[in-house]
Amino acid sequence: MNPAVESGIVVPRRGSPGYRAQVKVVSPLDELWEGIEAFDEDTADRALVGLLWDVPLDEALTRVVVPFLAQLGTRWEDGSLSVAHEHFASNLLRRRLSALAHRHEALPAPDGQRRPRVLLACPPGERHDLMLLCFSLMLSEAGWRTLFLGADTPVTALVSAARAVDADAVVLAATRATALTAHSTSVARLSDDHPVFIAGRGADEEVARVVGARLLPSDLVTALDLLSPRTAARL
Ligand code: B12
Repeated sequence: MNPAVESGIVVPRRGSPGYRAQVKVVSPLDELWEGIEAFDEDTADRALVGLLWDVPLDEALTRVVVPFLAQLGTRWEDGSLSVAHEHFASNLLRRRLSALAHRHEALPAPDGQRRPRVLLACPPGERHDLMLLCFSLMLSEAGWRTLFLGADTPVTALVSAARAVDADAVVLAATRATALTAHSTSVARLSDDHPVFIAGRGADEEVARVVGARLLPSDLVTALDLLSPRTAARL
């Protein structure tokens, strides 16, 4: 006889409604949201590691990070998460993405060969740099040497850094078109010496024309194809 029945404890059968009510199955994604809602860093971080580690980088970014950020925005808009939650989640993600960077760095180039150099930055006033950071990780894994300047980079600093490292490409990302067009003269001048790419919801063909840059597709994997080291030689 089943010892649980013998002892008088009624154990619901697996799959029955009673079983489902007693056994709460928590996926890492549920755990991540629960951790964020409760400002519980340990829980959220553990869940994030479970979702991002030991998964190919492009999958981790396109299947976890991008939908997560999109949902964070939706939940902030519908009021189910506060601005504090948004900051908490963004910072948690940034830390984990930075740690992930070291796991996905390409091997050093064989002797005598130079890895192409790419500089990534957001223009002045633009703080949304997480997608750019994701793209930087993918470029690094694909063989580029990345120089990530991140959010709110002054244009003069950007121009001098591009010159200092002799950048083979410069990627600028912004959520508002004006963050890019406000600096059209400087960006156009920069693009005389370095191929400049723009991305993010503030970038479109018209903005690209105005600032003399090329538009990257919004999908990270497709954008990466455009910037493979093979194509770098032809940029
Ligand atoms: C996280 C977040 C923040 C974080 C940023 C953290 C960080 N370091 O990145 C913090 C808390 C700092 C923040 C601040 C603000 N934010 Co905010 N934020 C967001 C949120 C939730 C996610 C942003 C994100 O990374 N999205 C990335 C993906 C998921 O979405 P996407 O932007 O549409 O990008 C797609 C493509 O364009 C492409 N893409 C984007 N970037 C890149 C880069 C490359 C290289 C490539 C190839 C592709 C690519 O990938 C995506 C998928 O296709 C969005 C909501 C949302 N749905 O996006 C709001 C959002 C971007 N924020 C918004 C606003 C208004 C603000 C604030 C002004 C709020 C305030 N009043 O303080 C401030 C200040 C911003 C500033 N000065 O820049 C608005 C922007 C509206 C607009 N277009 O102007 C949004 C859309 C929210 C909303 N619905 O109103 N924010």
